[in-house]
Amino acid sequence: MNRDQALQLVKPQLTEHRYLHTIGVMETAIKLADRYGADVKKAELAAIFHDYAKFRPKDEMKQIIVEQRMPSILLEYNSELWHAPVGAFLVEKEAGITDPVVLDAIRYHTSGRIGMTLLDKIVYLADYIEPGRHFPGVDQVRAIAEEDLDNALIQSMKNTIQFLLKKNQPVFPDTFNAYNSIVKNSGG
Ligand code: DGI
Ligand code: FE
Ligand code: FE
Repeated sequence: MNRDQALQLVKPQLTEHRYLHTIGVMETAIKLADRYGADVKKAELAAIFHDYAKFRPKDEMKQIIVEQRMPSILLEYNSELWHAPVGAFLVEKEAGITDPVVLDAIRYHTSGRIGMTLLDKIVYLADYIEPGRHFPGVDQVRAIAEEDLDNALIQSMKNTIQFLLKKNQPVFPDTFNAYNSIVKNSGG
């Protein structure tokens, strides 16, 4: 599937704002893939589809999580987490994407996971630093991303966890596990 075909499938699923975010993630993921030696076409495809399920009704997402036997712990946490695994499922079913590496990058783009692949990391980070993002600390992560992928990821995960703690929100286990895993495995 080429870029225009993918974008045509995604556009009707999203608001204008979220579509522009998706274009930003796509452009950023391509740059990161180029910089860090990932498959540029896979990065492009995963980025285009990463928020495919963002606007599905909660009830529909919940039903998919149950019927597809996804980890039921998801239902105990913020429903904002659901669009990632549900998106991976729907992108396979409705858009015919079958590459497991691409589907995993979509599945883990919100939480991260233990042992993230290069593509997982690129989509997670591109989602965080795309040019349309304007939150505290994002410029620092953008600067680190020019130099070191893992350090940029660690900083973005720290920011996300701190943000959740400040709001007294629970932190999903994969989010903590992703942070621990990458801190333990990166050289710095
Ligand atoms: O879909 P996007 O807005 O582009 O970004 P995203 O997929 O990273 O989703 C961000 C949302 O997910 C944001 O509202 C915070 C929430 N989130 C991310 N990790 C966790 C989380 N919420 C909880 N409760 N726990 C987490 O670990
Ligand atoms: Fe998302
Ligand atoms: Fe996103």
